[in-house]
Amino acid sequence: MPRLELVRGDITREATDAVVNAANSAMRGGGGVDGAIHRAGGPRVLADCVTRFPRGLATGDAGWTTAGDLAAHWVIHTVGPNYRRGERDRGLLASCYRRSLEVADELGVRSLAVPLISAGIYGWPLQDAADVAVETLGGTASLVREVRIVAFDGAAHDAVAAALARA
Ligand code: AR6
Repeated sequence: MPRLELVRGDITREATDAVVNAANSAMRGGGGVDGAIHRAGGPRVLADCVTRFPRGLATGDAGWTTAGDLAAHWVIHTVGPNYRRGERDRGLLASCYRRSLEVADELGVRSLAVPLISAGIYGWPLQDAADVAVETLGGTASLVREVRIVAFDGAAHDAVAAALARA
């Protein structure tokens, strides 16, 4: 199982082998983490999305592209359920983390930075989003040694810290 670490900050600054993106099923960029990754990674990330995902990506699934100008080598894009639109299946949210670890294993990734999928624009309640992240990332067999859960603000940091304390 990966070792989990909690850090606060901007995921685009992480120098892990791969960073996970909270994408949407169109896979052509967006706001939040997705916007930040495409801005910092540059046009190669979008070009690779277009080539590798001509029909986009299903909710709960994950797939990789180059990381362009980021310090990381890969971006692993995953599509969280949109809680605001009534997609409230916890299993689908857990699948985002499980599939991201599977893709990381395919790439030989040993260190991974992940945001709280669905906890922003998609509106998943913060504590539950943190609980699903910690339960799934800490409970899934993987060759990834270190997972850095990146909390963007104090509230996210506290939610992940509480989830880790219970784990
Ligand atoms: N680094 C780390 N965490 C961040 C950053 C950052 N740079 N920016 C935001 N967060 P979100 P979602 C936090 O909205 O809810 C996009 O338009 C944020 O505070 O990025 O899965 C996509 O294209 C929150 O805790 O992703 C989709 O359409 C968490 O990251 C949609 O938004 C996730 O927030 C996906 O929405």
